[in-house]
Amino acid sequence: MNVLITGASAGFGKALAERLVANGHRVIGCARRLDKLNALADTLGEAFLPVVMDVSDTASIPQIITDLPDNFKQIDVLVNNAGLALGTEPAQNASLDDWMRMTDTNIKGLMAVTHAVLPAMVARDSGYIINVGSIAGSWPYFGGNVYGATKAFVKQFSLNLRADLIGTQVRVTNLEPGNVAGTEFSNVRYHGDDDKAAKVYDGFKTMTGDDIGDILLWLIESPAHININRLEVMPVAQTYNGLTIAKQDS
Ligand code: NDP
Ligand code: 8X3
Repeated sequence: MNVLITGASAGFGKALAERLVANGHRVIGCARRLDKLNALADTLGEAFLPVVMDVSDTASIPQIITDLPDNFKQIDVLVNNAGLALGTEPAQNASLDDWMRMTDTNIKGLMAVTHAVLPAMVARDSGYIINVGSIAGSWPYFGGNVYGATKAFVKQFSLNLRADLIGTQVRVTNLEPGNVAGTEFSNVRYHGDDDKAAKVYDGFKTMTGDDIGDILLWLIESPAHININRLEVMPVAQTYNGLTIAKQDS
């Protein structure tokens, strides 16, 4: 299969690319950092095509898809994985610029790539779109404000795609991971403060990007007559904490 992964230069996307190529698939690996993609291509060989793509530059996406070389032109699977969280401040202290960047990447970027790829899947009557959402799209938490809202969009967009694709063989899944260490996610979220990022994962056994790569590979290789609509995964150590009340001092 040909699999286009956005955000293939690090984290989940890189872990998935490695697994796909090992299993005989071909990968169109998209991200902004060409040096990271080229390093991966050196390891994975001709089955990995590095493509510079900034998903937030939505106007550029259709041409990038049109320009893919012939042997990579048919996209059997699209993994909309590129995304980011910026900041953990409560809304009243958050940066509007961070909010806009998350919206441009996690929502508008995902829409633009989907819009460019989906018509050919429908015309072929086969294909699979996997959107990487988050538990943050379902469960509110302190400082999650716009990040969680972007992932709520991703969840509902995925479910609405399922509705629109009635009668076709095109599948859609929203993968909703919880806490995952070992990717650049928290380093980006804390604006490069690596000590703060590392502390997020202190003191418990969490999931890794490799775990998510395994789950994504399993989804991609699942039988074509089954649609996994949503898949929420957490480390055992992470769970729900109910609602909160701010009590007055007595
Ligand atoms: P990483 O930060 O390790 O990887 C993010 C990837 O997205 C990188 O390859 C980055 O590449 C790419 N990316 C970011 N912005 C853009 C852009 N504008 N255009 C193209 N590519 C972009 O994060 P993870 O692997 O951990 O996260 C991947 C996805 O999973 C994200 O959508 C995230 O929200 C979600 N997620 C992560 C969780 C976690 O705890 N790690 C939990 C739940 C969901 P480059 O910088 O080269 O462009
Ligand atoms: C990120 C999930 O729990 O790290 O999408 O905020 S969490």
